[in-house]
Amino acid sequence: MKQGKQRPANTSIGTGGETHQTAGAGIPRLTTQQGTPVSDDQNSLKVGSRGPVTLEDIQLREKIFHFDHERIPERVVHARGFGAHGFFETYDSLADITSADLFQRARERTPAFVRFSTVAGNKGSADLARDVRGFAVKLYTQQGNWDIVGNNMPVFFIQDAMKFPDLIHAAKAQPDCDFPQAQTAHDNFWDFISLMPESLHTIMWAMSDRGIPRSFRFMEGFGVHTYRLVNAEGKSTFVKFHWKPKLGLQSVVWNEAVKINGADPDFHRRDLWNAIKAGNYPEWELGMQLFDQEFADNFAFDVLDATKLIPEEDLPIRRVGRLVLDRCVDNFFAETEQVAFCTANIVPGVDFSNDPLLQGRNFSYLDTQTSRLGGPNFTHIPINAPKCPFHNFQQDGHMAMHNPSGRVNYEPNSWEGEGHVGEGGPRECHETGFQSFPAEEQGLKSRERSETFADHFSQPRQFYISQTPSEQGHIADALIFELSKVEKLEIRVRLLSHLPHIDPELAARVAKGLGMQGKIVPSIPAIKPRTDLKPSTALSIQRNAPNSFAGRKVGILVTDGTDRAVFDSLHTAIEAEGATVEVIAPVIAGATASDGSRIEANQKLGGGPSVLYDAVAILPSAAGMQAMLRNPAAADFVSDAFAHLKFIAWVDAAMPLFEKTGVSADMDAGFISVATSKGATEFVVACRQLRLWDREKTLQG
Ligand code: HDE
Repeated sequence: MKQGKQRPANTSIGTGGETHQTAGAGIPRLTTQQGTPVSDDQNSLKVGSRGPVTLEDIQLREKIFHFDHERIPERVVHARGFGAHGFFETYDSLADITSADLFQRARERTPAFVRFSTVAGNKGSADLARDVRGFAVKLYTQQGNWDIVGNNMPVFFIQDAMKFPDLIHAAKAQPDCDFPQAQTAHDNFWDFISLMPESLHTIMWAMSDRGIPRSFRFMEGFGVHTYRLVNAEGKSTFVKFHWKPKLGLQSVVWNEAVKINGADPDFHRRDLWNAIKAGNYPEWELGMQLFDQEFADNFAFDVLDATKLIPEEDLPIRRVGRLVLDRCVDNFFAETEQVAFCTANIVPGVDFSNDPLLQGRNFSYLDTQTSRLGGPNFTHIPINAPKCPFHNFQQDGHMAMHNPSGRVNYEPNSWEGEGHVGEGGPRECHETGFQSFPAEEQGLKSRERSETFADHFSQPRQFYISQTPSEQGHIADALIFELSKVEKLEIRVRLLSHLPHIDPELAARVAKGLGMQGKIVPSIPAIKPRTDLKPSTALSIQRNAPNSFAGRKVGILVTDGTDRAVFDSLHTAIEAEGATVEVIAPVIAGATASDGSRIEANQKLGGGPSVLYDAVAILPSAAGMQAMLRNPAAADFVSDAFAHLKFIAWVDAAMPLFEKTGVSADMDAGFISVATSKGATEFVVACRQLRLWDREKTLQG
């Protein structure tokens, strides 16, 4: 039989005449999974160049077989996520409070991996869904892995793990039609919520701006449950964990979120990736609210109830260390997808409370990894393996990578020797091993909800009255938006019936927004809501603005003829503040500035709408403006920036666009002329407010 024609190295393989590289000095050989070198990765093995493909083509079969199995089940919740590596650094020793190894020595650094996520959407859903965000931290301590699997809200929808599958079923897509995707604005969700008033506190958080964060970097994180810290003497202190972002809090507005989802569904992951790649490492401080049994006994609510928080004003937060994310993953699947968090991963010096939600989670996370990662050996995957020595007699199973060596795989045994490779294998350590806190427990075995969990309205009310009027307006608008998507009238009515217990004005406003005035018949609360809880400033984003524009991004719109000096002074002022710039031009090839120099573009007009930026600058030339006026994307750029309360830097040539858009540069303090370098500084200083909240009043007429 005639030998098939072999393709010589470095020849053209496509129709475009591209040069194809082959293995050689410095370029590794392509091999099969078995290590056999591959000579041709372009063509399957055929009988003649136009004949049938042979079953003997082991290379093709291996490649396709492996591809067929690339997907693993996505997480049943928190499917869409994004992770990064970093470290945690302890400020001072906390030995008086906990024996946890990572807190013993000041300035001790512990490697960390963090995965942020949305909850309801599938793996491919958009980043700006209104949703709770996951904030899961894995700390690779010298005494084992400790996972703080938290959220960006300090409370949860339900009080008992028994209701979790129901909550998630109701929130995710309907089982018959498989939509809506990554939305809570639908009947099933609000049906469940309206029947479960315990969820209303978290609903208030989710409907607030916390549900649409601007960046993972600008979010708080919370451990939610009460945990225990235990010191070397065995003394227990209760603790609630907080992560405080160094760059401060920031969210987007709803109309912006909706548009970001179209313009860049990867907005949050791209933001984190770019910040870390640019060396702008995001940082959070770990805060602890520490309290004893006496505080717990006197606190207005049960500290085991995950629908309640402890206001910072009642119990200050002690900042004990910092978390820095300084390395992107090398491979998304290997690290972010395969990372397996588990609330049960704790270390000596940390322990659980009896929060029934936490107790349920301790079962769930271990269990879910088995179906997601395919067996009991997911701890052997590098991202999940401890970075301290670990030895035990667990063996075999799918994909076992660290089977114990030697003859002994049981304990007790009478074989001599020490350590993993010693004949006797590892031994327990009574002194330093994990010991559960010997809490005294008693009670009748029963399925009942503690009466101390019965107040469902006082803290939602406290949250609401702690917000600025603008933030309260956002909560009302979000409720109106979501409930307007609910088709069944009874569900809307039922949900409305709870709102007067949170705030009568909120109830009236939402009813009006739905056109359902006079339809509210207040529900009957299990116990009378309290109205004496004081507002907590810490619960508002706007009241805790960072007064800095660092870490934010400005979109500068340029055309041919843009004044180079104006562009440069603005660029310099923005970067001096620690913010970044993206240039938007009519074409991606960029623009030729007034002095003939090139201005490189990051986005083409239309591909980089203003929703992607924290503030914008409109710096066209007069001629460039004339051409741009014909492009509807230019008008959208301005009108959205205005509607989303952004600061807008401008030069005179921008006027015709303002006119076309129906705005004018003297409308409010958000328009800042940057024709002079003084203007550039003024603009950046103004941007420290992040948004011109006052403009909302103009917009609302
Ligand atoms: Fe989760 N949750 N959860 N959860 N959760 C999961 O574990 C579960 C809860 C949280 O980036 C799952 O590995 C139950 C509260 C985060 O990989 C699963 C209950 C909080 C992540 C699971 C809760 C969270 C998860 C799905 C009620 C905030 C993503 C995939 C008893 C304190 C972790 C997985 C990551 C993931 C169960 C409630 C946070 C099924 C049963 C409360 C951040 O095990």
